Amino acid sequence: MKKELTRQQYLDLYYYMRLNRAVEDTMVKLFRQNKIVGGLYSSLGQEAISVGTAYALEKKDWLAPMIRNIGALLVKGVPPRDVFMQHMAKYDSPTKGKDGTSHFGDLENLHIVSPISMLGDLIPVMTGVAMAGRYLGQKIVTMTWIGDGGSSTGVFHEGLNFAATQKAPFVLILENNLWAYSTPVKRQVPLENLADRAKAYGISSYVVDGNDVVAVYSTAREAVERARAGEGPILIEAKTFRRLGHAQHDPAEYVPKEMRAYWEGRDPIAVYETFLMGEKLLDAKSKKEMEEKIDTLLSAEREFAENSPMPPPEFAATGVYCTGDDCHKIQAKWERPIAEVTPPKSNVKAVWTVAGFGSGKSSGGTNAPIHFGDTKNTIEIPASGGKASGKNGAKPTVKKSAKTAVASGITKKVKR
Ligand SMILES: Cc1ncc(C[n+]2csc(CCOP(=O)(O)OP(=O)(O)O)c2C)c(N)n1
Ligand SMILES: [Mg+2]
Repeated sequence: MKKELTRQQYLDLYYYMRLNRAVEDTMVKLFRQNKIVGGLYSSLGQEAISVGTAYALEKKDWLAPMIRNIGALLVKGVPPRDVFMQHMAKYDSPTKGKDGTSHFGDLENLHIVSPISMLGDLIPVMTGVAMAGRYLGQKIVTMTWIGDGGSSTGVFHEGLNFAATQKAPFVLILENNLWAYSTPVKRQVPLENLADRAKAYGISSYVVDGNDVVAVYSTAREAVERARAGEGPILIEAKTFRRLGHAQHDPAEYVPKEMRAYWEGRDPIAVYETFLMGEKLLDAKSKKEMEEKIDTLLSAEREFAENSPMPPPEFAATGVYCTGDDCHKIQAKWERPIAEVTPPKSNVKAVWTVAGFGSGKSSGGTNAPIHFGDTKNTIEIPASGGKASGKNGAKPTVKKSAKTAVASGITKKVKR
């Protein structure tokens, strides 16, 4: 751990790690009282990753958590009561009791995209959010997390390649906790450092000790700054250990005892506390004060959650299908005038090039209206929505079929 943060930042990191753990401890109690609906996952021993990475983001930035990132939600400003109520499927929860675990977000205020259960799918989604932010001139960075197991999905690779190609301002945190369900990482990836996966996409990466919150924060901060400056996506592998089973149902007896003992001796909160005490940033009195603050907060939040009603039965039949107006309208949220972000004023040269366009034959032998492929003929449609022009601005050779295609609506897309 290096000393380079302000006192407040050091203490914030400590507070959020303690809060993260206390929120999850409370949920274990609720689970044992049968008040949690569905599965309950734990980030015990991984708090430094969720907290340290999310703390590196600015308020305007976007994140999308996975099951072990409650700490990131708390840092972003989600009140513990929402986490409790969501897991208890209460009517006042963000999803009004429609989901029993962590599938909720906040697109309006906190900039949180709801988790997607299909591992890896958040990578292209958050790449898209990053691209949208850039398009709107917002200078945002987006972040999501993925496990060692999730890093072997197809969409991890497709998504990261897409992000790299688009130079999206996106930071991906790979939490290598050595297990995916009961599969040890060594049996599913022939790599020592999963960060090496970044090489395949020509992007930068870091390996960091995931149990050292200051190292995690400093690394994430640097990555976020680089992404914001336009360097493209960055992958951070945080090495850690999943201290409990996959979820509450799993006693994880397959984990070797020595491995567990080693990591239990490196608890991120205990390690950090020793550091803070050594640096005189924390003493017994301020530690107790913080514990009391968290206790008071969580008792009130838990009480609120427990008193919240379950949804009325008839509510289950509503909102099953999106009906448009009474559900939600999907509307572009233009924060800059449309004219400013669309051609010809935008700095993106909107020239659509379709190689081989309009030159093929249909199976019936006639010219196919659209055919991509076997010819070098290229038509470019200028952003101004003017007439089709040739590749070098010369008078274009427009084949009949191409003309037909242009006339049949392609130009409409670029005419503003
Ligand atoms: C595409 C996909 N495949 C399988 C699953 C089922 N599944 C959920 S969590 C999990 C293990 C994930 O392991 P890892 O990515 O290492 O994350 P960890 O649980 O260790 O945090 C699996 C296989 C899924 N949700 N999505
Ligand atoms: Mg894992």
